[in-house]
Amino acid sequence: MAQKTTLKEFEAVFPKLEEALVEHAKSYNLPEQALEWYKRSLETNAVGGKCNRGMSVPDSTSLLLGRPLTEEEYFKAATLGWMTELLQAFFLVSDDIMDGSITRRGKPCWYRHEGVGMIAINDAFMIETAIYTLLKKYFRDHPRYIDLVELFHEVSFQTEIGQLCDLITAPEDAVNLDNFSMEKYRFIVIYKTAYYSFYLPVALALYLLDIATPKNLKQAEAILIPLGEYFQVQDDYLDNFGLPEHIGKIGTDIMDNKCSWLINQALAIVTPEQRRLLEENYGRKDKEKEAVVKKLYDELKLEQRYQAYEEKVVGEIREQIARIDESEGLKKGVFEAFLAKIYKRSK
Ligand code: DMA
Ligand code: MG
Ligand code: MG
Ligand code: MG
Repeated sequence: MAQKTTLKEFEAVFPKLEEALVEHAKSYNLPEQALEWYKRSLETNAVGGKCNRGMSVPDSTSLLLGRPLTEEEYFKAATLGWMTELLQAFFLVSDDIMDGSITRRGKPCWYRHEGVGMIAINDAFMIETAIYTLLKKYFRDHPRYIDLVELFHEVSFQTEIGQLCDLITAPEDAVNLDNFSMEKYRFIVIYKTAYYSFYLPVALALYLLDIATPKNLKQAEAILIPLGEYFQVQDDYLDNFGLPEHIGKIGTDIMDNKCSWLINQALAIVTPEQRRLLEENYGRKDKEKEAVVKKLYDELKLEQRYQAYEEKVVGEIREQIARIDESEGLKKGVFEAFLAKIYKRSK
């Protein structure tokens, strides 16, 4: 039987990794003040989240093996898990600057911390390179080392093209609702979210066990990308309908002119007058205009529309999981675990 990791167990691995990163920095005689800055950035940005992505690496590894992990196996799997958390931290620090966000995980965004500001850009880069420092230290002798390196590079690129499209589809002060479409939406969310959040952890587990094949990677991708798409629809829904106390962040999508799931759904059903209202109030850095859009979202019953979407898509994903051919090394439980973690989530 597989064994599920706890946040406590997973977080207990971090200090050792942080120590390795600090040692690496020390080898360049990095001044004490900079060393302390690096530590504070790592601790603030990589730790303190739900760690769903990170913990899914040891969980998937254990499910694929069908037994609990030994201490050494757990350490390796959790280390890969922490690399997904570092990748996420790198993206979140930069995403919050680009989206002009206020809070993250219930605290001010890193760039809004006293004395940080745009130094956060370099901090994001240093969080990214930490991944490769750890990969080299702990996986240099692994038979799939280069596959692991290439996977992180490719998934980073995929996330970056997603972020690029997310940002250029949401120009500031140039609202054009004709720019949005569900087709563009799907491209954005598949790349900006699904690859790094869902495909990456499972691909890491397959490489770690050295059982990854082009075939099982493709099979995993075919399920994990729709799961990731559903996850980002939830994120967009929660941006407006979620409680900041639950989600740890204040929604910005309406003011940021984002090609969000909600605006696309609204555009499909609005009357010409309602569309005019959106044209005049969407994508403006103005609380009152934002409130007009929020009110319209309520009138359009987008909450119910979302719930209907959720039931439909979860049904489809469940069917897809049921059809998985386990003879290629995959286990249905890996995908069921992801779905169970996000179904009807409120944070
Ligand atoms: C998330 O997009 C994508 C990445 C790569 C961080 P988002 O801006 O909707 O995320 P959040 O709502 O967490 O700011
Ligand atoms: Mg954001
Ligand atoms: Mg964003
Ligand atoms: Mg969001």
